[in-house]
Amino acid sequence: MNRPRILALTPIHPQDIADRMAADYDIIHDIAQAADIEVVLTNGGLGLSTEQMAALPALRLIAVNGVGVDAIDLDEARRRDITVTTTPDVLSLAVAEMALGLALAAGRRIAEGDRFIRAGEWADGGKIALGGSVLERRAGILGYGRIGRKLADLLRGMGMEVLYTARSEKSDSPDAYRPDPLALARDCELLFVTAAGGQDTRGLVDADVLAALGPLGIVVNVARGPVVDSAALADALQSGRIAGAGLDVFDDEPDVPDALLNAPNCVLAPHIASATTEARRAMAQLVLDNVAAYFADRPLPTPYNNG
Ligand code: 8YV
Repeated sequence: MNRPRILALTPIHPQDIADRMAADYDIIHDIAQAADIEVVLTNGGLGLSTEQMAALPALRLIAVNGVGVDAIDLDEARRRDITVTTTPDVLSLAVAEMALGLALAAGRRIAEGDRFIRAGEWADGGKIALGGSVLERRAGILGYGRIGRKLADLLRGMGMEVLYTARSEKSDSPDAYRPDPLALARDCELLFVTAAGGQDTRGLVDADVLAALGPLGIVVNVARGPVVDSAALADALQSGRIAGAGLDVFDDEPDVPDALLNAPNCVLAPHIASATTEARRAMAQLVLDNVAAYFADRPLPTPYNNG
C-alpha cells in the first residue's frame, strides 16, 4: 500500500517518534521533489516562505513543530486555504523555565562567574562584581499569551509582583496591566519578552523602553530576536543604562552580532528555550497527532487560528 507522503524540512526528535513517523509516512526532504505533497513539517524558526509555498501546489497542511508562525506567509496560507497547526501549551513550561534561568544567570552573574573561574581569575585572587537580586524585583511581561502567562504563574508563585502588557487587558488576570511597553518598563526592573514575532512586534523594546527600565533593569528575550532592538540593547548594556540581558533568540540566527557578544553581562543561549526532552517529546507527539488527523480526515488537535 502507498504510504502518504510528507515533506519534512526539519528533523523530529525523539527517535521513537521519528521512527513511528517513518513507519507511517513516506518522508521526503527535497522540496524540488514535492509537487504532489499535501503536508509539510517545519519548525518555528524555518517556517515556510511564499516562494516555498509556490513550489507546493498541492499543499493543504503546514504542521509546525513549535508555536512561532512569524516565518510563515500566513496571508498566502489563508488565500490558498492551507491549514497551519502548531504545538501550543506543551512547550510553555520549558520556555518559561528558560526565561527564569536567563534572568537568574544575568542578575546573579552565573555565566560570568563560570567564565571567571575557568579563566583562572578566582584562583588568582580576582573579584567578581556584586549581582542584583532577581526575585526581589518587579517583573514585567511583554506578550501575555500562553508562555507569558505560564511565566507569570511561576514568578507570582515565587512571591514576585508581576505586571504585563498585551494588545488588550485580560479580565481574568491576577496581574496588573500596562497599556504599552514603555509604561510597563517604567514600573518594572525585569522585562521578559514573550510576545509573538513578526511585523507587529518588531522593535517594541527600543532605546526608550530600555532607558525606562533603568540601571537595575534586566531584559530577557525568549520570543524572537527582532522584538528587541539589538543595537539599542547593546548600547544600553555598554553604557550601564540597564544591568543585564539574557537572550535565547537573535535577529539572524545562528549569527550573533559582535555588539552583543562584547556587551557586559549579556547571557546568550542558542535558541534552546523549548529544548527539553520533555517538551520536545510532547511537541513531536502533537505534530504526529495533527498529521495523523489530517490524513484520517478527523478534526485537527491544534490548528492555528489564522483568521
Ligand atoms: C523551537 C520555537 O526552537 O516554538 C517556536 O516557535 O522557536 C521553538 O520552540 C523551534 O520551533 C524548533 O522546533
